[in-house]
Amino acid sequence: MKHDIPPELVELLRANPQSAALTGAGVSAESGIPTFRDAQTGLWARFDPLELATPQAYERDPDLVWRWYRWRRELIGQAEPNPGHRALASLEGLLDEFTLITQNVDGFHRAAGSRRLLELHGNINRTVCSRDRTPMSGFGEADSAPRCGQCGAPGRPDVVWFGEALPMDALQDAFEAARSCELFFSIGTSTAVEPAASLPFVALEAGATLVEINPERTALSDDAHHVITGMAGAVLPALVSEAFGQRV
Ligand code: BV8
Repeated sequence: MKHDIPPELVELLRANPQSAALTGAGVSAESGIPTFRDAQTGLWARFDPLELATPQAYERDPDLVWRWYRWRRELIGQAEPNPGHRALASLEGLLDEFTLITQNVDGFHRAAGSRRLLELHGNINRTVCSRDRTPMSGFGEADSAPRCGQCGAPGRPDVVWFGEALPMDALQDAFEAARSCELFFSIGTSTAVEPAASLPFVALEAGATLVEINPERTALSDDAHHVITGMAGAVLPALVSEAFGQRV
């Protein structure tokens, strides 16, 4: 399906603007990873991610939360980055200044080649001690959270739960990128989770051209200069191909 990439956007991209992009779970949907708003499948269908991705859930039942993350890591381990991830990695090489800010914890942007990457919500493939965040190697595919070798506390995924602070450096760099860019993409996110959801609005207020790529409308759609309705895995390669003649 051909995607109508606005000609003004193609022209703007060719002018090599300082750019940034915020991605959400929708960018990994075409890799087969359920988004937060999709109903979870199988055993996890009856759990609400907004409930499970919290320190309270982990306090209450660390092994249940551990098993949920093990299930998600297995999904990710059986999947791979899709053309949307690869197109964003290409953009990093085609533009002088392109900062990729992601809410996703699956590691697919790095796996696709993105290096100027800010992981606001951590990375599910890393395990840390729940007491002092000491990195722990391996996940222990067992049914219960592995224990920290230093202090015996249970391990946890190195992700940011609801109610937890985001990594300060990544967050500051993300707001700096949003404030200083001329072109900001919001891709595959429902723009519902703060403080990440504020980034597109900060870019808009700073005078950037705002582009949203999503099959559905979101809280951002009315404010975006361009809303490209479609799947990231199709729209992003079309964008890179139209603007730079490069296939991903
Ligand atoms: C904080 C890691 C302060 C874990 C995640 C009221 C009460 C309580 C709290 C709050 C409140 N109001 C605001 C808050 C704060 C809260 C928040 O925003 N809550 C929301 C629910 C209201 N935020 C926090 O708690 C943050 N921390 O504020 O701390 C603080 C400060 C100092 C000291 C202490 C504390 C922490 C937020 C981070 C939470 N962790 N993930 C894990 O993954 O397990 S968030 C998680 O959900 C994801 O990372 C992601 O960010 C979010 C889901 O959003 P999306 O990525 O947008 O995904 P979603 O499913 O929603 O949408 C998918 C979109 O893709 C859709 O639009 C769909 O149309 C589109 N799509 C589908 N297919 C495609 C597609 N698009 C393109 N192509 C496709 N093929």
